[in-house]
Amino acid sequence: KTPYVVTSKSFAAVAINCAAKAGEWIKSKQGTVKQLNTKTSAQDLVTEVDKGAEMMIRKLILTHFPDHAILGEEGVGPGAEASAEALSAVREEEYVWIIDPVDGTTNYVHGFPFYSVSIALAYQDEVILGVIYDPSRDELFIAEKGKGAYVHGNPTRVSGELTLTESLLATGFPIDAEFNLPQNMAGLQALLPKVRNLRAGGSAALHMAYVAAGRLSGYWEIGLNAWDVAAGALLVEESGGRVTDTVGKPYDLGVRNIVATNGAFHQELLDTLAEAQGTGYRS
Ligand code: 2AM
Ligand code: CA
Ligand code: CA
Ligand code: CA
Repeated sequence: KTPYVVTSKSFAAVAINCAAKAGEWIKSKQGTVKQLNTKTSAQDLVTEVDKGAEMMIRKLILTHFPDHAILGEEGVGPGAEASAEALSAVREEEYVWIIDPVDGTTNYVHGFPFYSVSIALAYQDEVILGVIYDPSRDELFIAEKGKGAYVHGNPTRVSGELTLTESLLATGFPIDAEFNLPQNMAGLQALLPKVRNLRAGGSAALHMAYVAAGRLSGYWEIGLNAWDVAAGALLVEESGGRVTDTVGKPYDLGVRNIVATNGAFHQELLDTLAEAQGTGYRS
């Protein structure tokens, strides 16, 4: 691998600018959504705000880096197959920006203040920058590969719980046409009795940021896409945590079933999910 040339500071500056501008705009539009469209199912929502925010971010990125590739949720057709194709089309590119303009659209539509803008930059298929912005709390999380992670300038650190029993976990249920209810129920049933408690906030990116900041001990969710977790994965890793898929494979852009923890009880969580196999759970 050759080292990248443009200083990462300018990448970070552009990413922060994009997330802050888009986030402010999204927040200003809250409660005004006129047209609610559906994608893969009646529960899979998209609004003009999702599309507008993605356009805004794309334009800003291309102004600064016209030859970079962009993978944005709203530029991809519905369904797992289209997602996989869109990802493989850009994985060979040197620089790829990975955008989720509104992570937590259902929350956004309902006025539940837990949604975010997620922007990651991959260099030679590896995430080197991640920014997650929460407009409701004006919190900006940023991580740069090898340089740590921060929330508004303060270093983030994963939590200290040593066991699953002490952990506050989060999960989520991305409901689309391929939604696997038995798999989700089996995972829940296996983990719920073993943890301190469980949350399902509805934004994968913010859950990851909260693991990085030590506000959650861990998080798992199946059926996600690169734009949901790319920025968050770097945040967790740069905060001392561990990120794999549900069978323990280290994180890469193709991981759809994500497990992110403080590291201490990661294996315990994976083992519990593995035990749930056969009760409907598949990895
Ligand atoms: P979104 O709001 O950007 O769509 C919640 O469980 C997480 O799953 C959120 O990050 C959400 O991202 C994502 N999600 C929600 N519905 C989904 C669907 N139908 N397909 C894939 N991901 C979805
Ligand atoms: Ca969506
Ligand atoms: Ca998302
Ligand atoms: Ca989204």
